[in-house]
Amino acid sequence: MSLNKYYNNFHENGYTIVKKLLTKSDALLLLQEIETIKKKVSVKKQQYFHKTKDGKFNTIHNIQEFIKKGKIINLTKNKKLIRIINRLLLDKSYMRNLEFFLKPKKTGLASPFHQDNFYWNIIDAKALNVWIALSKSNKSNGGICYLKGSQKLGTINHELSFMKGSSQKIEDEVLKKLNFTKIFPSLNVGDCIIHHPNIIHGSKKNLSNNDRIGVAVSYAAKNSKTDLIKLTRYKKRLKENIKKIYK
Ligand SMILES: O=C(O)CCC(=O)C(=O)O
Repeated sequence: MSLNKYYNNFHENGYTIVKKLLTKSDALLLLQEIETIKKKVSVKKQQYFHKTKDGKFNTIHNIQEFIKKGKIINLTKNKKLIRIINRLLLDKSYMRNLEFFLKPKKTGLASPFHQDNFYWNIIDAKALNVWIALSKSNKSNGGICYLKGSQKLGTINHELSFMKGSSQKIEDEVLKKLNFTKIFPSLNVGDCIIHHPNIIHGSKKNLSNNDRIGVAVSYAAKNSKTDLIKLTRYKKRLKENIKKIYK
């Protein structure tokens, strides 16, 4: 697909899909590295990971704070990916955050409908999120659902979710009134989806027989600025959410 097509999809629909960013063998090596990272994160504070009821890792957060090199870090610098990202942002970019969504079969937890920029607070939403599939991801294994075009609403209000891994959510009453088409992209191993920080998205529990594994890397435009007052407010709310969940 041409850079223009990626650009138009991203700004019109709120997301664009990049097929075959990675080969299946690249993905396999990344999965092996994730196993090592799981061991490292186990001894860290609660804010870095959440587990399912049966003790499996569901999400791992802020990985860039404790992993500085390796295949996952190299992936965040993938040349093809950076070229597309810089075109979408009309600027150079930097990686701001790295997370894993590991959603194990049968017990993987849901992520409530939210906008990433309610968490990030980047002025004018000059940022994006890349969700790279290391397993198949689709509706049947709780794949992400997007409200197509909802990024055009700008960043709207959220409330505490009291859920693990996505601490803020859009109120059910507000969601009910929205009238956007729901899209469940189907990704193969190695494909990725790049989404706008204001698109409303979420995922259901993974009750299927197949794990749903993704690496989510967020990037901001080099010249972007963060609203520090809103970011501080978010961090307080995140702590409140964690306190409530693990009390
Ligand atoms: O993979 C999921 O279940 C949720 C991912 C998500 O919310 C994100 O990448 O922003």
